[in-house]
Amino acid sequence: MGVKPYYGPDFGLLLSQDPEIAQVLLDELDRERGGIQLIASENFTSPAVLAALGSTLTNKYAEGYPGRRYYGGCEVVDRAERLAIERACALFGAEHANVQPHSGASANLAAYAALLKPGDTMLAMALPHGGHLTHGSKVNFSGKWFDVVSYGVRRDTELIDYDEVRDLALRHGPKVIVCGATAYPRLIDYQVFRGIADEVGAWLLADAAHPIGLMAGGAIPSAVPYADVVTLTTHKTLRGPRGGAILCTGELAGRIDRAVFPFVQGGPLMHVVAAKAVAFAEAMRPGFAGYAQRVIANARALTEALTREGMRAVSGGTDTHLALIDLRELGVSGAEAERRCAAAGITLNRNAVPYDPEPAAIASGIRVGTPCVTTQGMGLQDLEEIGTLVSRAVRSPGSSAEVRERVAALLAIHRPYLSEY
Ligand code: DSN
Repeated sequence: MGVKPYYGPDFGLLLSQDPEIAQVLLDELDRERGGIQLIASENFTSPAVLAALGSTLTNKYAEGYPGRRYYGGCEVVDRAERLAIERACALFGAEHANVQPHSGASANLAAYAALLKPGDTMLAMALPHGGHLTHGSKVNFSGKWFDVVSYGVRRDTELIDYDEVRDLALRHGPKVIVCGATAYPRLIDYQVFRGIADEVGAWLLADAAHPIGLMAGGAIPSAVPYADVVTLTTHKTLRGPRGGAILCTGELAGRIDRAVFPFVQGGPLMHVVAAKAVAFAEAMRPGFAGYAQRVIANARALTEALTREGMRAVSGGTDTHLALIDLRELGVSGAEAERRCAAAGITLNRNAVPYDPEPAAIASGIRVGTPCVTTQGMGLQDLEEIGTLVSRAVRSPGSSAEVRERVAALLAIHRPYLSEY
């Protein structure tokens, strides 16, 4: 009778029914494709992940866990969640996975809820030294509800001071030690953290939101064998949908699951859970290991190019997907550098550097990362050129039109959503 079955997103329909929002989608696609995206926590997820996100699974309430729901009609979405759990466990060699956290912050909230009570002591990396809001910042629940002791990086090396971590752990006896960061370019020694946690009888929580895709691809050592709990996001280096997940030992499985639901969250976002399953499967394919290695090689090439241009890399370089650049010697603030790069078609974020005299809203540095540019197929030479372009944009705002031309030339060769996933 001419009724068409509905299988998924139909952009033409959106365009006819809500042209204003359709235009937002088009403009954002143009923005993502029309500049160089160097935000270290972003990526271009695959069309398959986007298809799962834009599906009717968004309609389903599924409070609870597969086979143990508080709603009828969950037998289909149960299959998506079981696949996501199985794939996450296989990908990371984890004993248990919870794939319901809506974000990395929600994953951390749930992990703390599983292990701590309000007023308990936790030891974590300070936000101004590269940690995360949820690692005990005073403006976040973690800083308000727990007694937080912070460690940082050494002034001379800008590396985590493991002696300081151990001293603080021995002095304060934290119940949880958090390792992991959002603006730390170096590898974290999870084995050393495990030793310290064991010495003081603390749980070890690795917040691997940033490097989890590099771990999935085997490009850096995994936190999973060492930490009791690993929290992660699926949308950064892992290249999946926006969301979080938690991996843990079998011993903690029940506590983690009860902390996610019903303690912290209600109904899971089943379309996102399905999209996470898609992303975990993509990360298990052989090509993903090469991607993870290229992300790091590209970050090194970019950092070396910036260094040659006289821009100082915090800690002298990178082992991961990101670098932190200290602009103090150039006399340009992080906020101003972010603006100048934006004018030249390069998107990045201002970032505090260790011992930064400026407030976070201004900051003395910028953070650059290579997950996006690597997904769109850029290689070492491209990243070397991008280093030069970032330097020109930051130093001479008058050159933004010329930089934009070079950006456009690079993008003409490497268009996101045209390369293979
Ligand atoms: N906002 C994320 C980042 O950019 O690193 C962390 O939550």
